[in-house]
Amino acid sequence: MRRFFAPAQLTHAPTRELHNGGFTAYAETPERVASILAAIGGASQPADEGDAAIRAVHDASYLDFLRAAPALWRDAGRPGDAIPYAFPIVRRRALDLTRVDALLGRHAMDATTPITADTWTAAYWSGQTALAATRAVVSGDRAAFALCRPPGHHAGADYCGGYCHLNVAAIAAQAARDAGCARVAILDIDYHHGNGTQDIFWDRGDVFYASVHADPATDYPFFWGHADERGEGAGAGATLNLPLPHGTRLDAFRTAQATALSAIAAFAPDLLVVSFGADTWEGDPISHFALTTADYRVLAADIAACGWPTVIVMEGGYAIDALGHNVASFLAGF
Ligand code: Q9C
Ligand code: ZN
Repeated sequence: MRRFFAPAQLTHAPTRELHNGGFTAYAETPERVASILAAIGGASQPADEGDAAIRAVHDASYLDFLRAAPALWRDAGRPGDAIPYAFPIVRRRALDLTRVDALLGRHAMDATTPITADTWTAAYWSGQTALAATRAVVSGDRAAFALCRPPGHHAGADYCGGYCHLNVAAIAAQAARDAGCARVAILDIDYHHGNGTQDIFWDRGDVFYASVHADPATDYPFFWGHADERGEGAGAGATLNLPLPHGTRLDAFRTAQATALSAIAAFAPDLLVVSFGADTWEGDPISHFALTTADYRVLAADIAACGWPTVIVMEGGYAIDALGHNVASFLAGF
């Protein structure tokens, strides 16, 4: 299986995040990549195909904001990384706002996703990495792995959040659609619900979204990922959420994943995108499931057995030393 990664993805390195009422070290570090590359034996540089496929998913005003935010923040005299603090939770509408704090709040769903001077470049290349893997699979590869970082599934069409800036799974799925795949499914098995991916495809019937994740009644992102969220309009029934409790082990996770795969099989996709997070591992520092390194091999084999051309994109996973082994186990199982 071909693997893709661009060194420019390493440049995004926020210093700290708001966590439980104080600042802690940022969990989504460049060291995550080093752990994965060491375990999987390297990756190929993706081509630079420009931003058309990114613009096919994200609003132009949001992309302009991601590029402009660091200078606006600096010009406002602020130290460190740009972080929002006020959010338009009601009467969300187009306003001609220019203050950096207004723009940050308008384009974020939480205060835990800083924007640095290098964020745009790193996120852009994370998108190129997802696109390179998609091009490989659309061209006939059975599967490909995109070592995306920053991750993507919490980012919506016009907002960042949850360590995510560009939704790499959505970019891959949309690129596959535009390359001629009539029906695309996304299986999200990160510990957290992929609210951004769900939002992007909420009212579309051509991209099926299924997610196995920690119950949002107890876990981030709280406001998305409940079992009654099934999509709307043309997308009615094309979203499937399977929340699970703290302490979930392989048997329950595998059963839920099988439910998701059955629903995807009924949808009959031409291509599958897997949003793979290893923050379901038993020792993850911010999560509460109990999968083992060997379990990833089983889960990946179950997905591979379905036979769909598959693009695997990296999402979360924060136990640095184990992360590479967990990703290698998943890829070996596939
Ligand atoms: N303060 C991904 O795994 N914070 N994002 C959770 C801790 C945000 C995780 C609560 C977690 C986002 C891609
Ligand atoms: Zn996660």
